[in-house]
Amino acid sequence: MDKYKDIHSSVSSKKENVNDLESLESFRQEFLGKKGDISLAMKELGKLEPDERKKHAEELNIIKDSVLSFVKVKTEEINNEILDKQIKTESLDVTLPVSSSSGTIHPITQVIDEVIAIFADLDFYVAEGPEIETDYNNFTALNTSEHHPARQMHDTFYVNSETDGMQNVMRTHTSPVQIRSMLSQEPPIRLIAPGKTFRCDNDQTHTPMFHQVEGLVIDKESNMGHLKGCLEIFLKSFFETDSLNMRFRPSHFPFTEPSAEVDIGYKKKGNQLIIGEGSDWLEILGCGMVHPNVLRNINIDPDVYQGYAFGMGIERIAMLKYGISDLRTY
Ligand code: 2U9
Repeated sequence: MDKYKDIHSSVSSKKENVNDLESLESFRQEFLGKKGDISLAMKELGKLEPDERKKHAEELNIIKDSVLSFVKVKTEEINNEILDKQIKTESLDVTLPVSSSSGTIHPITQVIDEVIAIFADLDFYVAEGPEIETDYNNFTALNTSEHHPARQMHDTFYVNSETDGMQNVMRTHTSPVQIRSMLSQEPPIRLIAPGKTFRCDNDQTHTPMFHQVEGLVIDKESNMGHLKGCLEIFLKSFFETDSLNMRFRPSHFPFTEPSAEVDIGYKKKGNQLIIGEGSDWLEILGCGMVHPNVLRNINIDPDVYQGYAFGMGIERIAMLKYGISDLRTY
């Protein structure tokens, strides 16, 4: 290695000065760069006789390999040091309290709370139930027999399990909560059931999970007049207006008879919807008198008891009240 003694000792001494990625790159360039000592010596090999060339090439390659392996080991060492330092200085303490300016109540939660507060003033209590329900509670008990078209219309998510021999589904509405309540409690009943519901639907205006609030009143005298009065008080209070035009359009649901869809009057002002004014109509909810078959299914005598029910989509009323065009951004 006599011929390359200078290069060899220069490599050994300059290794000592390498302490970061920048000085490591300078070191590499100094020996292996285009004009580096080793690269230039390699070029010179061509001028030598074959025997000499072989001998010197072997010597030079030993030095070159030692430079390459140093660069490799040192790169890893420096990168590990950088990472260690980052882990120590950039660590996140997840136990720290959040800053008070971040975090707000989600509009859906806010609207559910508002709806509960309004109905609480009208003497309704909140009932809850499981999101995975039996096919019986979700459909059959609600006068929706096995081949009823509403089963297809609801685009049900079927769950790969059974309860007491009954197929399980993700509930397609909160109505099974009312079935459970009626089975566990004697009338009079006056409840609302807010919660998550699921349908196999996903496009610009539908999501597979959405929220509903349904209401149910069962006693001996409630009629369509009471239903209308109750909904009018609720809608005026929710949309914070004293003047609200409402219209009831005949409709059909398997669990109510007669059934109606309710529209409210509105007008457009620029991009804004003004609810309570104007001559255009917006569909807002569905309702009706509980079908006698539903009462029979849960052993309530329809000749003694009757009642009304209603249901609405929380996302829809939240978007209308707060002018939200896409809830997915929240
Ligand atoms: C029982 C008896 C009757 C609940 C009702 C509606 C009408 C209705 C839809 C509104 C928009 C659901 O979110 S939506 O797609 N709901 O129109 N729901 S009556 O009737 C019941 C419920 C339970 C025992």
